[in-house]
Amino acid sequence: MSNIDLQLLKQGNRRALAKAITLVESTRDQDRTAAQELLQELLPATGNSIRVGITGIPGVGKSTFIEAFGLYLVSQGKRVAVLAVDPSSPIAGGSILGDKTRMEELSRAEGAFIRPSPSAGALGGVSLRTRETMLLCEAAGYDVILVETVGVGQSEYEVAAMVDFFMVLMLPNAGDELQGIKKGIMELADALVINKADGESLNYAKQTQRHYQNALNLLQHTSFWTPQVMTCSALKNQNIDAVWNMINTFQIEARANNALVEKRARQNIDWMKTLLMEMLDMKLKQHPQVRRDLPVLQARVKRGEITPYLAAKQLIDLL
Ligand SMILES: Nc1nc2c(ncn2[C@@H]2O[C@H](COP(=O)(O)OP(=O)(O)O)[C@@H](O)[C@H]2O)c(=O)[nH]1
Ligand SMILES: [Mg+2]
Repeated sequence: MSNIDLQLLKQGNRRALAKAITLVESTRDQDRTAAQELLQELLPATGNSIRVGITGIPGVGKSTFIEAFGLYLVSQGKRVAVLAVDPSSPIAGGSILGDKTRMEELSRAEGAFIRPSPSAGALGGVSLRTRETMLLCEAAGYDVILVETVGVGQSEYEVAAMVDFFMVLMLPNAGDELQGIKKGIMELADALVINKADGESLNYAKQTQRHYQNALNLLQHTSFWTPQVMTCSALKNQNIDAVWNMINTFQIEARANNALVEKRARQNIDWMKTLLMEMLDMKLKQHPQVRRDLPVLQARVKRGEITPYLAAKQLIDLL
């Protein structure tokens, strides 16, 4: 068992929370076991936040937005945790740490907690560690969890799969290609927020808003929520409150019609299946007999002596 004080953590003690996160991020076997015990124990105290994913290409203004948005929420009496999923970052690097200057005020705010991207670790990768950190923050009483990603590789999909509300920040005057929009991301977005809607860009922003509103109207929506297209200026602090009003409306409606519970349940089941497959893969790769037989069977498949099906079957039957 870990030496983390659950009572202190639940009271929102930062040191207890930071210690718990360090435990969750550790890849040592005994720490993994202790972390799971801790999370299992804290599970009833989780789930009370609204989980918001934020993505967008470098330079779109994610850090500036999170600083403005976070400070706004803190001024409304909310406690805000900012996490990052950035698979490209070296250990303890992360988009957030590099940008800490843009979140200087927020990082000093009493009601805010900022944590850079964890290193990939082994099983489950950055995604697992971020999900578990999110639960710890919820147990510590944070009302809003912001999960930022720069969208390298699969990270946008990973973030969309762990949050309640997924938001794409966009530029006021760029086509789809320049926005770096990956296939499928538009379908996942609960909101497109066109940032830098200030000064000379204001008109472009309005044009871009209409463009994406039309594009979104062509998509099929299966949930109660119709994705919104908004404009804001993180730098000038404009429309930041409107973004929160939108997310809060989503939250209230999603709770009222049970959509939030159902979405999270689906996400958890999917995640369990992903982990199961990863664990199976690991077990297979570590199995001594499989390791011996695999190259032999591969050679036989290559020479056409055995069907690929039978070779695979022989290996899986060893488990
Ligand atoms: N005009 C304007 N500039 C902005 C706005 N938000 C961010 N920027 C600027 O855009 C640049 C990139 O912002 P940053 O927050 O680092 O983007 P990130 O890479 O997505 O985190 C910085 O120079 C910001 O000052 C905005 O709303 N309006
Ligand atoms: Mg940034």
